[in-house]
Order: sequence, then structure tokens, then C-alpha cells
Amino acid sequence: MSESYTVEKIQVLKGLRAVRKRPGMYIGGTGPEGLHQLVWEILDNSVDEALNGYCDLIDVALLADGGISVADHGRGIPVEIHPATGKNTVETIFCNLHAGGKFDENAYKVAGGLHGVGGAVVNALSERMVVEVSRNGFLHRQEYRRGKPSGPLEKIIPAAGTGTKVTFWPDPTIFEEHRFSQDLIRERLEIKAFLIAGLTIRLTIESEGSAETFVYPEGLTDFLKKLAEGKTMIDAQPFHFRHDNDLRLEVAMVWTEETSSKILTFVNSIPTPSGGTHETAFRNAVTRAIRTYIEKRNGLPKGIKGISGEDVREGLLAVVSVYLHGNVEFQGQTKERFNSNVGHLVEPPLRNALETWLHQNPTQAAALAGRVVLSAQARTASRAARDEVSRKSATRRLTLPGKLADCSSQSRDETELFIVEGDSAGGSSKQARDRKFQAILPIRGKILNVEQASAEKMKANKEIQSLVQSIGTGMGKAFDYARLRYGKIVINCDADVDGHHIATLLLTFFYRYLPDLVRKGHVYLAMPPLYRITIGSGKKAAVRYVFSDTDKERLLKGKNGKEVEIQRFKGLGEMDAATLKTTTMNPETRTMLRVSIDDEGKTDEIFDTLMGKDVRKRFSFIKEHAREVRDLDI
Ligand code: 0RA
Repeated sequence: MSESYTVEKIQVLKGLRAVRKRPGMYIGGTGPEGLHQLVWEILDNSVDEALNGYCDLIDVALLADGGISVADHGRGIPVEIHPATGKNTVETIFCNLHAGGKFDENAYKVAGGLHGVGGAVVNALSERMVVEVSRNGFLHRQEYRRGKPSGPLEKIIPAAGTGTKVTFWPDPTIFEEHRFSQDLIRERLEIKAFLIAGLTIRLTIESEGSAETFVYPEGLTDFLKKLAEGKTMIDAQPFHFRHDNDLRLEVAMVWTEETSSKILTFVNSIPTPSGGTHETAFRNAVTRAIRTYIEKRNGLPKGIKGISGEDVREGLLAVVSVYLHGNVEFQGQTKERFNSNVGHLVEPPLRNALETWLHQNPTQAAALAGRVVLSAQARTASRAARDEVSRKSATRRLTLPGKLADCSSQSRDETELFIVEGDSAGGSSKQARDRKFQAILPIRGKILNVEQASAEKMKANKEIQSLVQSIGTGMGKAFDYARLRYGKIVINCDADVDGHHIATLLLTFFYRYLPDLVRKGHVYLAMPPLYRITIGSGKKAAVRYVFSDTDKERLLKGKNGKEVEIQRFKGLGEMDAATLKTTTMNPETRTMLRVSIDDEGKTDEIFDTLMGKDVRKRFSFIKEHAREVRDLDI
């Protein structure tokens, strides 16, 4: 055995052990999200073949024994010995943590965060995996157990054509729940088929003997039609734009009579529910193009001062899909936010195209302009009405709780109430806030678990009382939306388990007793960081804030050799005012999540089953469900 071979073997075993020891670092966790991340990793390899034009059919099968297979009719993974490892290329890709990127020449190769090691990670976390490759006139097959080959790559039978099929069975000793969700998989497959026009994806459910096929010749336009089902569109011909330069960009959008908006964004066909630079650029392009169009054409109607982004987005349904070459950096374990600097590649061409479209389609443009102006007028009118009932009238002021540090602004929409836990967090928040529009309410200890308390008992609770008095609306039957005192109500709890627990209790309270505030989008979750990580030293030092241990490990993974300083924030109270301001309070720099209710029935059920059980469960609820929140305010 040669020395390099031994070294290689040790490296591989170390890699496997690392993945199995800390799965969260690679796939975000071992709950349902992590489990399905395995499928997305394997699926994305086949989707990449399709994106590069080598394949137009992908077959996915949910097997009756709990496994899943993904087969494509692409080029097939090379079967030759790979010079870097002395092993066949299939084994090299699926058993080697550092193989992916180097072995793959796909123009649009993305392994979002995993940098091409997706196959090896899935293999390491699978009780069993089988890879079959048709290439060079034969069907080849190799099997693995928990990431290690069970035997060599074998030539099975002569076979025409090319393609790759990966079948795996997730390791039940790693995953809390190892059954796949048909719904989640179906939804993801359909989205891929929408994003890649003409690609056929088949889903077979073995246990039910059923199969369905997704294929959308019109791609994003078909996607939009599905999103608009049951809604009235204000123009029959949606805007559709494709642009292929330094980056590939495709946008489809249409306005409906609804008041809400839905913007779905993707990078390299991977969903980015927390948005990112591409989404911000999209929003800016749309707002600017339409605002300019309205102002140039007729000027602004009397009574409104300007057109806001919100006015423009009212009723908007949009799908934004960008493709970048090479490896792409995503943020968060499951890649939900995209941070590369692509704004300048998205905004100008899109804005241009939209302005041209508005001028070439005067009827649609007029309808759209009318709709946008109407929402600007409605917004102005409701603000005027609200201002009349001053939120600071003398009598109401008397009923405000003593520990509320109120803000000075009279304009409800621009104000924010931060709910923080404890006096020390209250103190630092007061230093970090902008007192013009940010109010602070410290609450003490864990407020009542409203899911278990009677309504009477809850109303008598001091913390609940001061919360409701500060908000101004009253609750339950006495709820009066018009008396809401703040535009945003922000739950700002520590980034640790206790903090998540308190945030969950508060969310339950809002959901049960002030649901309209949640429905109307007034309730937010702040995202205070858990760590500050300083990379490098002196003038060149870069500071990054991360929200969890997993994010921290993920960040550190790529930094070996560099000087790193890690500071853990024990709580908001220990954060200096400047840090608190930048990371959680200043609207220019903070990240926060707007809480929305996607499915009321489901939310109800989740609160019912989770509250009052053990803390770890609650913690996972808040983590996972906060992440599902779509509207990110940046
Ligand atoms: C490496 C090189 C080539 C193709 C692939 C990997 C490949 C990987 C996967 C994973 C799932 N399906 C796949 N299909 C292909 C290029 C081979 C060539 O140049 O012919």
C-alpha cells in the first residue's frame, strides 16, 4: 500500500466521521429539514445536468422501504480511475468530502454551502446508498454503507445511453424522523420543473403505486399562473423577462386585485426564502421603474406625496430566478439567504426592461399605474385618519405602564415597540435605540404560558397587562385595531434556549389574543446574534455576527489558519450599545423576521401540541418556524 494511498484513506475516514458527528454543520440539523436536505442535495446534482442542457428527464421514486431514488438521463458520472485518489470517479465523488467542486466542471455547479460535497455528505448520513451509472456501453453499480464502499464499482450489464441513479436510505440512528414527506418532495419537484422550462420530472410513490409528472413548457409563466389561481389579475399578459449576460436572470410577474404580495426568489434553482441581494435589487428595480413611469406620465395626483415600495408591491406576484457561474455562497445552514453582490447585475437590466414594457403596453401600464396610485391614496388617507386620533392623547398616556420607554414620534407607521426580557436588556436597548421612533418595554421573567392559563388568570398577569397597555389595542373582544400605537412590534429575546422559549411564549400570546396584529404583519422577531467573530487582526480584521452555534462552526470551517477571535453574547444585556444597534435595532443594518401565518389550521395545531411540553421541543419549533417566515425586513 503506497504512502499517499494510506494518507488518502485516513482523510476519507476523518471526513466521514466529521459529517456523522456533526450533521448539523452540513445539512442544518437532524430534524425534518435536515432529512429533506439530503434529497435536495442529490436532486440538485441531477438538476445541474438539466441546467447545463445534458438531460431533460429526472425520475424520483419514494420507495416503500423508506429509501428514495433520483435518476437522471444526463452524461453519467465518469467511471474511470481518478488520478487524485486512485479510485473510480463515482467513489471519489461519493466518499470524498473534498472531491465535489474539483471534479465537476458543470458551468452552473452549485452546492450551495456544501461546495460540491453534497453527494458525500448524503452518503455519510445514509445507512445504505447505491449509485448506478450508465456510461461507456455498460450499467455500473457501487454500494455503500454509512459512507463506506461495500465493494468495488461493478460492470453489471451492457446498457445503451447515459445517466446516473442515486438511491439512499437515511441513517435512522442519525435522523429523528426518517420518513420523507410526500408533500415537501412534490412541492420541491414541481418548483424545479417550473424553474427549468421543458424539464420533465416524474415522481413515483411506490407504496401507493402512483406516479405524477411535472413538466412546464412555459416555465416561470406557468409558475405565475399557478400562484395566481383563484385571484383576479389586473393584466392578462404577465411581464416576463430573460437576460443572459454576466449572470442569467429570469423574472415573471403580474399584479392581482389582492392586497398582499408574494415574491419568490431563487439562486441556481435553489429557493432563497430569506431573500438577499437579488431580491433587494428586484424590489428596487420594480419600485423605481413604476414610480418614474407614473411621475413622468401624469405627475402625482393631488394629496399623495410619493409612491412607496409597498404601494408598488400591493398585489404583486413575482418569481425571480438568477443563475450564477461557479460556487455560490449562501447564508444559513439550509442556504436560505443569498449574499453575493449581484445587485448591479440585476437592477439596471430589469429596470430598463420594465420601463420599456410599460411604454410598449400602455393599456396594462395604465391599469397598473391606477392600482398603484390607489394604494398610495389609501395609505395616505388611513394615515391621516389615524393621526386625527392622536396616539398620545393625555388620557391614554396616563394608562401607559411606567416601565415603557416610549418614543417621541406621532406617526404610528414609523414607530417600533421592542419587547425585551429583563431590566439589563432594557437598559442596553434604551442606549441603542433611536428614541424618535423606537420604544422599549422590558418584561420580567417568563410571562405566563398562555396556552395553559385561563383567560382570567392571564388578564390579571402584570406582564401581559403592561404589554397590552403599551400596544394600545386592548385584546380579545375589546380589540380595537385603530388604537394600535406602533407600526412594528418586535420581540427581541436572547439568542439562547431561554430566549427562544420566551419568544415562543410571546408569539403564542400574539397568535391567541391579538391575531389581527400577526395577520396584518405588525409582529416581528428580532435576530440578535449569538457570536461576534473577528477574523484576522489589525486593520484587515473582518467582523461577522452569527445567530447560532451551527452558523459559527460553518463560518469557522472555512477559516483554518487565520487568526480568529470569538465572543459569545450571553444576552442582550451584555452586548454593548453599538453592537446591539447595528445587529438588531438600526433599520439600515439589522435583520429581522416578519411573522406571518401561512396556514392557520396548521399553526393552531402546532401551538396546541407544542406548548406545555419540554423546552427542547419548543426551541426547535421557534427555530424552524421562524425560519419559514417569508418576509424579511432589511
Ligand atoms: C462529473 C463529471 C461529469 C458529470 C458528472 C460529474 C455528473 C454528476 C452527476 C450527479 C448526478 N447526476 C450526474 N450526472 C453527471 C462530466 C462527464 C462528461 O464530461 O461526460
